[in-house]
Amino acid sequence: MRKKDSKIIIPNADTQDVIHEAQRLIARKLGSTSRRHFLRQGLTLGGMVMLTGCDISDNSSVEKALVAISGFNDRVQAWLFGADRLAPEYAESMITRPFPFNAFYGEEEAPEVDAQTYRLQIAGNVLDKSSWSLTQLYQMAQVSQITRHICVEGWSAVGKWGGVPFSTFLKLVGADLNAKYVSFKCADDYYTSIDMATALHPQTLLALTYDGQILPRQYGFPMKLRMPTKLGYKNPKHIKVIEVTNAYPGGYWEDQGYNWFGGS
Ligand SMILES: Nc1nc2c(c(=O)[nH]1)N[C@H]1C(S)=C(S)[C@@H](COP(=O)(O)O)O[C@H]1N2
Ligand SMILES: [Mo]
Repeated sequence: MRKKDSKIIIPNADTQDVIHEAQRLIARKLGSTSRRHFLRQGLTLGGMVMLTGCDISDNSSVEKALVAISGFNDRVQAWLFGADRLAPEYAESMITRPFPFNAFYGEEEAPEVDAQTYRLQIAGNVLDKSSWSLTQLYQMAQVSQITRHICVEGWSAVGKWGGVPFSTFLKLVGADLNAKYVSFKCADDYYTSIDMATALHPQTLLALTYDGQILPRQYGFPMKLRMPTKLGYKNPKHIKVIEVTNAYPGGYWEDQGYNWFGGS
């Protein structure tokens, strides 16, 4: 019999961790008899093939199998996250007009932040905690990108955001790049937090403009964090405070059961 030419996946320490986590997650979903049997058997890569119906002979199907098993498990997502893997970018002609609004309140209730008195506050494991005026932020070198925003409520839209690459900003203020989290507090009392790997991702933007204009009030004036690698609720609008920390900060929706990693 001719052997199929397939890449052999050798489980490393990380893979074993993910497998154990997946095993615990699945065990919780099984009845007691099958749970005992299942835990005795353990979960091998071969077992995953059976459970998920995925042929795990290449890395992309291994990823699918792992995600299928553990759903939106944070550790799996962090492990699968490609620090340099880029989200798709689009042509100007594909921008969704008008761009949808979303928040935990109606559009007319979006906060009104005063441009003159606004100061971005920096906290936590950062060398320079000076606050920033909008004028100072607008003076920094800006880039822009056209990406897709995906909301868990079942819609997605393509938009164009401009601003400062967040990694540039974090390095400039002397943030501890080995810290675990970056957290955001917003003018409407929304809050969320992200992993450092995503904070440093090349497409993560401290966004000051939308479609070439100063960021409109309902889309997050004066500033939002735009990450095409994360779901909508992970993209905070109206940011007031940025904190670098090792203490898990949670988030408005995350604390109500939404998955914390929230990759898209
Ligand atoms: N400050 C703040 N940021 C927020 C939210 C919010 O309610 N307040 N909602 C989140 C959700 S669920 C989505 S889908 C997007 C919507 O952004 P948009 O209005 O630019 O489409 O903002 C995210 N960031
Ligand atoms: Mo959302």
